[in-house]
Parts: sequence; C-alpha cells; structure tokens
Amino acid sequence: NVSVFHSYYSYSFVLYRAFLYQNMTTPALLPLSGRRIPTLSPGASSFPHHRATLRLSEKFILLLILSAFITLCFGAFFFLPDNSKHKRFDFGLEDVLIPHIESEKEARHSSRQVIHGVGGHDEHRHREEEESLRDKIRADHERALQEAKEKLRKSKEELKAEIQTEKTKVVEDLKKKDGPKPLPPVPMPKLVGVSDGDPGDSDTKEKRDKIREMMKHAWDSYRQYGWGHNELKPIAKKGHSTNIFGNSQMGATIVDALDTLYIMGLHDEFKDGQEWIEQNLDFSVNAEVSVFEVNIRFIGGLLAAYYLSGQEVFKVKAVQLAEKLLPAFNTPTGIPWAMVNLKSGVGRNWGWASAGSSILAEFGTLHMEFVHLTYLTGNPAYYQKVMHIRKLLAKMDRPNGLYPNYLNPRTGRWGQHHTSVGGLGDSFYEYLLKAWLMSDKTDTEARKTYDDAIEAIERHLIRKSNGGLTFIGEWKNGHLERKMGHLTCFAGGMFALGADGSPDDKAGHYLQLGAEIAHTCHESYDRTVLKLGPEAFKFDSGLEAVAVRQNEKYYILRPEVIETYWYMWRFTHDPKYRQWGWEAVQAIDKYCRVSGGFSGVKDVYSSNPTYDDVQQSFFLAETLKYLYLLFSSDELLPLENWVFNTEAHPLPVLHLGNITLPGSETQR
Ligand code: DMJ
Repeated sequence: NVSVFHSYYSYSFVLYRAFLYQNMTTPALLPLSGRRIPTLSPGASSFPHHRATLRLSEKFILLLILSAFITLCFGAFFFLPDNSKHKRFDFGLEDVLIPHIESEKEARHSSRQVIHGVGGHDEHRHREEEESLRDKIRADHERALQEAKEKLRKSKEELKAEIQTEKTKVVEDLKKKDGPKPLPPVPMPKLVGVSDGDPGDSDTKEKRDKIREMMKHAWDSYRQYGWGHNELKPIAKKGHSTNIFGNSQMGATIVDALDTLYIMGLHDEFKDGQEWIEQNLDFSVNAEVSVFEVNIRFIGGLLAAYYLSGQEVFKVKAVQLAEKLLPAFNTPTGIPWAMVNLKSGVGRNWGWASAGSSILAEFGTLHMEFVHLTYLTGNPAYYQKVMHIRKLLAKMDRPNGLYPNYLNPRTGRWGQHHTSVGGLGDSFYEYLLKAWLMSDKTDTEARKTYDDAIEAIERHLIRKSNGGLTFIGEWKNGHLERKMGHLTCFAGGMFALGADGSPDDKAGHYLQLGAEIAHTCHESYDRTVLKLGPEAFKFDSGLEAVAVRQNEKYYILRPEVIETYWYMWRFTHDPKYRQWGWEAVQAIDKYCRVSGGFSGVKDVYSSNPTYDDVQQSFFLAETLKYLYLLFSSDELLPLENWVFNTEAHPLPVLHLGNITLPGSETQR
C-alpha cells in the first residue's frame, strides 16, 4: 500500500505541476526541481512540438484519470480484507463457549511485563486447549447435524415407534425402581355367571350379534383413529378429550370398554387393550381430573376387568390410581373436591357449582369402588373415606327430606336447594341402594338411607302428566320444574332393582313405578323423528315428553333409557323391553353410525341431523353393554351376584356378613 501511495503521490504531483504550468500568467512561484522555470512570453505561440499548456479535453481526461485513481485507492482502503474484522467475527459463537484465553490473559497481565519463555509457553498451551475445544465443538455440531439429517429422512411411523420404545424403556426403568407393592392376597369372591349368555333362539341371537358387530365397529374405529386418546372424534377421525380428564391422555375408552369386550367374547381386542394398559397407562401426569369420572370409568372399569379376567395388572393399576385420588379428600369436612391434580394432589371445585360447592352425585358416587379397594388392598383408608361422607350427610338437616345437589366442602353447609334424580343428584341415590346390594344386603344403614330418600322424592318430585305419563321433575327452591332429563331415565331401573327389600312390602309399587318411568322415557324416544331421545323433555302446556329448547334436543349416545329397559326385562321378561331396545339399536345404527365410529346427533327432531363428532367412552362401556345383556340370557352376570356401578362396570357381591373389612370395626 505504501508503494501504491508513493506512485500515486508522484503522479499527482506531475499532474499538479502540469496544471500550474498551463495556468500560469505570472512566473512560476514554486520551484519544481531546483531549477527556475523560464518565463514565457505572452502571446508567443506555444509549442507546436513542445507545448507548455494542455488542451481542455486533455485536462478533462487527466482529471478523469485522477478521480478514478482516487476512487481505486479509497476502495482498496475500505474493501481489502482486514484481519481485525475477521477476528471479531470468529469470536462470535466460540467466545460464548470457550473463554477467550488471549484477551483474558491480556487483561490479567496488562500492567506487567511479559516474561519471555514463561508467558510464551502458557500462551502456546492455552492456544492448544482453545484449538482442541474448538475442534470438539465443531465435531459435536457435525454429529448433531448428521443426526438431525438422519431423523428427517425417517418416516413419521419410524419416528413414532422410536419415541414409543424410548417411552416404554423409561416406564420399565421406573417400574423397576419403585416397583408396584405386592397386594395382600384376598379370596376372590365367588364369580357366578361369567358365561356366554347365549339367548337360545336364533332371532335374539341374530340381534345380539348385530350389537356385537356395532361394538366392534366402535372399538376398531377408536383403535384406528383415536388409540390412547380418551375418546374419539368419528367424523374428523382423530382423538378427543374433555375437561373431565384434564389434559391427560389416559385411554379412557380402552379402560371403559374392557369389560364389554370381555363379556362379548372379543378376546383379541381385550388383549390389545390390556397390553396398552400394561405399557402406557400411567397416572403420574400433571392433569386435573374429575374425581367422580375417574372413579366410575377408570377405577370401576379396571376393577371389573380384574374380576372378570383375573389379570392382576388391572387391580394394581386401579389401586395406583385410587392413591392419586385420595388427596382430594383433604378438605375441612372430608367431603372431596370435584377435581384433583393427579401429580400435585391439589384439589378444587367446578367454577360453575353453587357457592364453591361439591356435587352430591360426585362425592356420593364413590362407595362401591372404594369398598372394593379396601377389600382388595387391606387398606382401610378407602372404606373410611366413604363412610365418613355417609355419616356427615346423616347428621345434616334435609329441606323437605330432600338432599340438595350442592354441599360446601369447607363449611359443610348445603348450597342452593336444588334436588334432582337426574344430573347432579342421580347416582348418589343409585349408590345407596347398590351399597346395600353389594354387601350381600348386610349394609342396612345404606338401605334405610335409600328408602328415606326415595320416599321424599316420590312425595315432592314424581308426578303424572295430563296425558298420563309418570315423570320425575326437578326441585328448585321449593318449586317443581316439570322437566325430566335423559339422565333421570336410569331411575326406572333403579326402582325395579330396589323393589325387592323395600319397606312395607311395596315391592309391587316400585316395580310398577319402574315400568312407568320406562314407558315415559320410551315415549320421549318415540315422539322424535330419529326415534332417539332428547337430552331433556318437558311436561308443560300441552307438550309431553318433548324437548322445547334447541339446546336440549341432542342425543349423545347416552345409556340411561336402555339401562332401564334391561333392568325391567330382567325383572319382568316383558317382551316390549326387547322390542324397545331393538328400536334403539336400529336408530343408533341408522343415524349415529359413520365410517369412523358412532357419533352423537344435535337434533333428534330433524330428519337431517348434524353430528356432534364425539364417540363417548360410555357408549362402549354402557349403551352397547346394556343392549347386549338385553339380548342375552339371564345367566350372564346374574343380578344376585353382580352389582353394576354407575358406568355399567359389574362388580361382584362381597359377602360382608362373613368378611370384616379393615376399618369397618371402628366405623360402624
Ligand atoms: C355415565 O358416565 C354414567 O352413567 C354417569 O352416572 C352419568 N351418565 C353418564 C352417561 O350418560
């Protein structure tokens, strides 16, 4: 650069001289080379051969060259590679990863003189270390890049399989670490009627086969499109879930469907479900779930699968899950929260519930499963929790002898005075009766509580419409709302089931009441276009058993009406119940079946209904199971030996006359 500048300097000096020379009107002012420049006589012709001045065009060209040269030199100055700039760039990422030894050292020794030899050696060693670190980082980057490239080349399925293998490994390792505690061996209750239940005649058998085929379609669709998710979206053909399961993916449909598969003899499907549970069902998830729903669907489903198949894994999983629910009972009164976080154990209530209350049908629907848990584990905690709830309720005043749907778990006071045999109240009454039945009719306290509750319900809530239909209304602050929900229709079966053993020999009356409710609920189906029942129906101003509001016209594959047909069939063998059941099968198959499973419909009064795109897990657990049982012989799961929980999971009667449950000595 120095030589370039030097030649530029001499060249421009020559040009400058030429320029001056040409423009001089006075003798030269500056010596150019130690000699004087001779003066020129004005007007004398300048050199024809030795011209002293330049022409304008020449001047212009010279100026052009000059400016081009200047531009070139400036360009060279700014754009030629500059070591210092490169240095700064190099230090970008690596300086973050490797401490820059040189600058550190410089800082440390800035005030000292560098001692040659020592400092030089150090510097060399640091440089080597720095280099080797850089090499390592480079190698790591390359390896990561290579791995990423390989991953991108893999198909979605291969990746999924890899993730699954890793997951299984982690689960296996965890299992090995805290391994399930072995449960104490308890005598298996006598299991009667785990049989084929062949109905005998070919027509009934054919109908039963059709129901089995529907179960297979529902299961296969879920298997294909929603496997592992809680439920299925049969139109979108993908997984589905709702807030009752939190944000968990716990395969609710698998657990809920297991016993139906077993009863129907779908053994490959059952095995498939069992394998999924063994490998994937894990409750250490950060999910806020409904205590009630998890109890009736998961614990109930797992216990029923255990009793039917004898496979230990179901019992172990049921107990693991139950342990996760126990923190929900940590409230000032012992009335559990509606929801609990399975990981943290923190509980709370639904935001929509009256004054922060817990719901009667939720905290009142734990007894069956919890008594079985104590029986199977020897742990008195489960039994004590549900008996504590019973005791607390027994001490409370009941407005008009009715149980309100809401109870505050902090204060132990009732919330709004609403009473219902449908949503929010229903299975509380059901479990009082079933507590008595499952104890081999020894739990007379439960029976008495049931009888008293039903007596008050009959007095205040059950009426006959102008058209002669018996219905169960809803009690709201001293006023009867003449509306009945689809959920309430289960009560027909409950009255029939409780008929035997009712006080004052009213068995005939309750069987009759069951039949009347079954009839009313059948009417609610029959008075629609699709022959499927609406969610709620009125008995008001000339309208009977018909939904009025648009948002009450849907059918979401619910079981309650069919459940009542089945109980009524078992107690009466009146063929109309099979006839009504078959009408429901045909309607469901016609209007709810789609290529991806079964869906609920939004309006049962429309000939062109739209789908809600949900295949509820209770469709496989309950609706199809009750239909199958309706077309089976009574030998399959006889009601003297089995009690069905509120999600239709059969649990064997425990002969509690001969067994003392741990914890029961102090409770009774
Ligand atoms: C089921 O989950 C249970 O039967 C519950 O008791 C209330 N109803 C749903 C199905 O409709």
